[in-house]
Amino acid sequence: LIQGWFSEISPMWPGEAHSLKVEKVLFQGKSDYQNVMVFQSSSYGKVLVLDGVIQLTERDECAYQEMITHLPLCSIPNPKKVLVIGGGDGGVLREVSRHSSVEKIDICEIDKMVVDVSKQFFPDVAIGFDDPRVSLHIGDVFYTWELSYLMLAPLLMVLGVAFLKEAPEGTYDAVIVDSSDPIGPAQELFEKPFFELVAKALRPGGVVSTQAESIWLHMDIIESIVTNCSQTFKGSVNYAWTTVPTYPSGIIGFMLCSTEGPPVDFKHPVNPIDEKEFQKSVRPMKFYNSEIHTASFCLPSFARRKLVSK
Ligand code: AAT
Repeated sequence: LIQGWFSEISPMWPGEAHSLKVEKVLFQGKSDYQNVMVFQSSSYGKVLVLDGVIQLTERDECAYQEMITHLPLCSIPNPKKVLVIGGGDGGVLREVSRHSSVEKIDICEIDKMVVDVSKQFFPDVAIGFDDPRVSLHIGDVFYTWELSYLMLAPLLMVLGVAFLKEAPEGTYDAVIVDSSDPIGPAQELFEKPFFELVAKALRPGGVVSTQAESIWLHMDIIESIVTNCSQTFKGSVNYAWTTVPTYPSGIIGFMLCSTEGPPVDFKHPVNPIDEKEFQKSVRPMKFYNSEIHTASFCLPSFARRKLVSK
């Protein structure tokens, strides 16, 4: 914080830093995994920051949460079982809950402090946790699975057991990876072993959507995600993007992939949301619609050259 402004400084976007004017710092804490801060900004409402990086603001969270959720869920008929990884603020859960076909929503978030802080300061986002279909699992999704697979010490497995029991192979229709940037606890969520576990958890023809950074800033990271995903997901592999003014460079992308099985054409959504079926307590959608769904897969030429032929 420099003279009442928050500047988002990180080696992931050297030489630039977006700033927001701070009205009041509302929370500052340190969890086992990261520094957690909430402040009231003068132009974007309340802001959630982890390790100095903006995770969401009240004003533009709709663009990210609606797109990362509805791009996968509107691309397949009748999604029933959904797994969310990360997303401890509850916003993706809120969006998943708009789908009446969904019967079960598991979420595995590493950091309980994110959940608690969101419930306290972002009730319109954390409302996602109120849906009775949601089961919350606190823990690191990767080590949870990996340690259990390797049958390591039962003590280490305690956290993961409940989650694994409910997560047998090949059952999820969709996995949504709402993860922070690959510096810090989310690093493993960008690596190949993780994608392989996701593919195992999905049913044939199941879909995954992951936070996949910015074409202006992270072409190298995106290329490596595309390579990993192409080797792992034998259905289709696509990059989509949207605008989020408070994320670095003002945009963010997603990888949309499907496993081998019934083919998924992500660019032509087959499962539009029926607005009439919304729970009354959740506000209407602000950003997503079927036109923007299809448009989000159009890439600027410089990005298309690097990403599409892979
Ligand atoms: N929906 C808000 C946007 C986010 S939140 C990312 C979440 O991922 C955080 O709650 C963080 O605690 C959680 N997380 C990080 N690592 C792991 C892990 N290994 N397992 C489970 N959850 C994890 C993303 C913002 C993107 C910012 C772009 N610059």
